[in-house]
Amino acid sequence: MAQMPRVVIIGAGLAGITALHVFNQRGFNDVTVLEKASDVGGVWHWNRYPGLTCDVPSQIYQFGFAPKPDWSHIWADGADIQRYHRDVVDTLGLGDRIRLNTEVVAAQWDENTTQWTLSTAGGERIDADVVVCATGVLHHPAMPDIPGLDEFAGPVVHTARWDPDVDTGGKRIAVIGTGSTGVQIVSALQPGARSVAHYVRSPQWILWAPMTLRQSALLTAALLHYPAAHDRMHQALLWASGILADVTTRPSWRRRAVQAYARLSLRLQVRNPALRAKLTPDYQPLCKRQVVSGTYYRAIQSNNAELVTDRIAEVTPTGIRTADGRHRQTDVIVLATGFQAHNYMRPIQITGRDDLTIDKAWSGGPRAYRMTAIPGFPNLFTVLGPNSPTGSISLQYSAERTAHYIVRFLEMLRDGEATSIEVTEDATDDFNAGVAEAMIPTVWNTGCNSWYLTENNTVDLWPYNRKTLTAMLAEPELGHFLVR
Ligand code: NA7
Repeated sequence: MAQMPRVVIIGAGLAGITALHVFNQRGFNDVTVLEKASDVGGVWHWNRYPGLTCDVPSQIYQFGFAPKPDWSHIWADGADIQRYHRDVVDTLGLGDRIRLNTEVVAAQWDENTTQWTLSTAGGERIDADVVVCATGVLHHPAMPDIPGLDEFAGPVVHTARWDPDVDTGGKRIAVIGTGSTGVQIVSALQPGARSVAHYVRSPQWILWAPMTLRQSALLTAALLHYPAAHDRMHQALLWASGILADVTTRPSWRRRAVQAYARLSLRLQVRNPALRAKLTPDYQPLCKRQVVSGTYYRAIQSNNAELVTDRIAEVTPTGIRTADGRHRQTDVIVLATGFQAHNYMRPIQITGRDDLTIDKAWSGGPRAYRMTAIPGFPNLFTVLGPNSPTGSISLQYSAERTAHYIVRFLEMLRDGEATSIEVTEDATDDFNAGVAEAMIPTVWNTGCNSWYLTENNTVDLWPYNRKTLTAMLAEPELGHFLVR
């Protein structure tokens, strides 16, 4: 090729913004981001439900290349984080590389010209030498298959597509689902509702944390004044969170301590033994994505709140009937039922070499090499793809390391060392065999159902630590790739 590769990134969430910035910084100037939404931010654009808060402290949940010293809260709310993403795009001058309202529906590889042709929903065709899928993990809402749901007379709203026009004040609200989202929205809606019925199929362990704590003015002033200290603090927090992440990947006294804290959080906040029994999960703490809240147990014990653990039998036009026959009148149904977390770039129709489609390649579940390369799909990479550390290490850190790793391939294309680069089946098999083995001692493998599991019951997470992630993404092992 020996010329600047044309790169298309799909998605302008945190992964796409990271890839765009890193490619720019490393001298690649023919990079376009195609984003189907009307704004950047990904998950922080789509999710706007009441009470939305990131349960990772903001001083870690930020780009390493765009430090923000002045968060208002230790755990920022969704609107603040979305503003941050917009600010980063503006401050780094990335906006003119991002095309909003542009949905990619298909991408086709041509082996002869060694290029991709992307098709958009608007009927446009765009050629690219390299495609980077930064399409997110928690994007496609999972809609529950409950009889009668379509016939409900009032509003039914999924938290990930919140409708601000839905009036919840003074209403009888049903919230279905008790992941991080269900717990946050119950806490937020309960004070203004006539009643809240929280339908919980499997209770979650909920770690207590003071999630409404403000960042002190003194800390903000110090971090603003001493950027080097802020950077050191960020590094220290990343390091500390890596240690904490270890509790999930290896059994140790640290894991037992966090699990004991989860049990204590429940015991100290819920005194009624019957309610406590209903709120007690039948699996180990940390097995599912850990829920953190400082308000939920108080909310669910309020006079206008009810925990419903009986199975939902059906939705009627006026309410919800549970398996015990009881019917609860309901004005608004809130679906906090999570996401189809293993779609990744699908439903985009991606067709690689020899007409291999991504659906066929992934018929046994999503599978990639080191989170980023897929056999049969030359010059295509994912950022926060399969096995990304969505349950442990900083996503921003992982995305940045992955983007730098991809740059090595862009350099090979630019310098004429290759026209197409594709990871081998063998290298991908070896990587996945290693992942499967490393997954055995993780807490995710201790017997619970969660969005971490694929339809084949494999855990789609990163079972290693941050050091291993850094090492694996340091420099491509070219023996693992077919370089043409
Ligand atoms: P989650 O964590 O996937 O939680 C979804 C919840 O919805 C969970 O409690 C499910 O119960 C419940 N659910 C799903 N389908 C149904 C049906 N049909 N009936 C009753 N209950 C149902 O999604 P969240 O949005 O809360 O959080 C996703 C991530 O976002 C979170 O982990 C953080 O990383 C941020 P189940 O456990 O399957 O019995």
